[in-house]
Parts: sequence; structure tokens; C-alpha cells
Amino acid sequence: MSRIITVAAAQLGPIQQAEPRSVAVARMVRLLERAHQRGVELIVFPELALTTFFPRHYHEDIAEADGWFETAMPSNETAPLFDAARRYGIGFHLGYAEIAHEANETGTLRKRRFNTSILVGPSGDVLLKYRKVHLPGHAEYDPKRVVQHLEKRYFEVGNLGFPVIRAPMGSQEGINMGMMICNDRRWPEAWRVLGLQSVELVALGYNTPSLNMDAAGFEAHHLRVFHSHLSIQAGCYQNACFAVATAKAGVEDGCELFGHSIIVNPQGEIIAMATSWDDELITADCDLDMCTLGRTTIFAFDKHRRPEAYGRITGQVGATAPSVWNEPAARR
Ligand code: CDT
Repeated sequence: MSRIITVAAAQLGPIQQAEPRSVAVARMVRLLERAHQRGVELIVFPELALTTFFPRHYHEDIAEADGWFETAMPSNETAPLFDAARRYGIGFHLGYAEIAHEANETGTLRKRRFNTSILVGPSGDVLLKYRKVHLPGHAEYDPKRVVQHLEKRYFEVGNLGFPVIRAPMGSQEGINMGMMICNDRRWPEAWRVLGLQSVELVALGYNTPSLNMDAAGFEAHHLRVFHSHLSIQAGCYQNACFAVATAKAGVEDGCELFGHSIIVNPQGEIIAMATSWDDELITADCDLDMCTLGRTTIFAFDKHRRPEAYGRITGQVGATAPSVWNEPAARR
């Protein structure tokens, strides 16, 4: 049986601060209807898809930001999305800010906030949840920045690892699927952890500003999209998988997000790309058997990986200084 699945990246144009979730959900339902007309079986929406990218807004008291978070999924506001997906038999990926009442590492039950994504099956069941691990930005207001990026203030580091699930999707009886969120795509470790679980398709949502607001040095504008694509294409090639990488795009609360959503194959080739800064659906037929070549030849992990040489990857966080070469004493 053929292992071809039709997938879509459902790029969203900007969502302004004052816009309610109902507007974003209605836009997503329209994209889902268009996806159905094009025979799509899995649709990927962006990171924090229900609201503006609120980590650019500073709240002194973190609890004041709770209005940006979801306490239930589905909820009354997101139910139309789940209903439409069930009606059309389409699976979907959704990014949102999550409040969970959970025990922390010490066993104390408390309110916890995560940057989360879920993979929902065509039946409406949540198949898999992921919480963003690589949180960019800063935790305190930074007066040097023109636009804040306060993910480290509002979210805890994800505590679910990088899980992969094999589940039915569309006409396929089983696809190995995993997720990452925005900044995660720049970290090869994230891709490899998914690759080590035989991932075939990575769903990935992002919100990336067109300008580097870090005020720490110059970065040419055209390199922003290049680095995003480079990371996703390398991740797919080195782990022999597909990725559906979906952006929020356009000018949101005065801050420009660069869009350029892509679908990438296991050769690292871009097979579809968004061209607008608006709501836009791009689709591709992905033959999952394409994953076999890489994973049985150059990236046959079981034959060629050398974990005994990779200790530093999990053993340290920051880079150490290398040992310094000294000219032999006889030549001094
Ligand atoms: N949302 C997100 O993770 N965005 C980051 C921007 C980094 S600039 C602080 C990204 O890696 O695209």
C-alpha cells in the first residue's frame, strides 16, 4: 500500500492584541475547509496560534498574562476547530499557551505555564502533547530592546521531552509523528532525539520576528529566513524525515514576523513554500517511504552513530575553552 499522505501548512497572518480567540479560530476553520477541498489529511497551524505573540508584551505580575493562556483543550472557544476537523476527518497540529495544575519536581501541586502544542487525530482525540524545551528571550524587562521577547518569563521549560507517537492519520494506518516549537528547530539535539525514535513527520509552528531585536550586534535581514530554512532542511536530511513548518506572518502589534512557511522532504528539499504574509495554505503529497533511503544508508543510526564520543552533548550546557597549543620548548 502506498504511504503517501497529503499535508498542509496553514500559515496565519497577524493576530492583533485586541483580537479575540473566536476570530483566530474562525480563520483556522476556513483554512481547514480549504484544506478539505484539496484532499489534505493533516494540517499544521503555528505556535501560539490562538492569540497575538504575547511574549512581546511585559506584565509586571505574571498572573496578569493568564488571559493569553488556555486552561482546557478543547474549550468552548476552540471547539469549532475540533468539530470541523472531525467533520472532515483531518488531523491537526495546534500551538497554544497552556496553564496546567500539576505537581512540580518536588511533588508540590501548582499552577504551571507552558508553550505547548498538540497533535489531534481525525477522530478529535489528542494523540500527543509537546511543551517547548528551548525557550528563547529573557525573563525580565529589557530596556535595551525595542520589542521584548519574554518567553523565559511566561513559560517553564517543557517537561515532556521530545516524544514521538505512531498513530493513524488520513489513509495511513500508522505514521511516526513528533513536534517541536519555533526556536527548537535551531537545535540539532532536538531533531536527533526525534530521529532516534524513527520520526517520519515533524510538525513545527513558529513566530519569528523579521528583525533581530536583541540589540547585541548586526544581523543582515535576509539571513533570518535563511537560518530558519537551513535549520529545518538540515534537520530533515540528517534524520530522514519530513517537516511541516508553519509560521505566523506579517505585522502583528507593530512587529513584523517573517512567514515563509515550508514543507521539507527527507532529502532536505523544500517542496512547498508560502509566499504571502497572510493566511495561506500550502500543501504537499509526502511519500513516507522516502524516509527509508536516509535511515538505511548514510544515517543508519544503528550502524554509524558513536555515542561514546558524544558525551559532551548531554554532559555540559555551555562551551568550555579548548586546551591551548604550546610551541615545543626546543623551538622557542
Ligand atoms: N518564538 C520563537 O521561539 N522565536 C524565536 C525568536 C528568537 S529571537 C529572541 C526563533 O527562534 O525563531
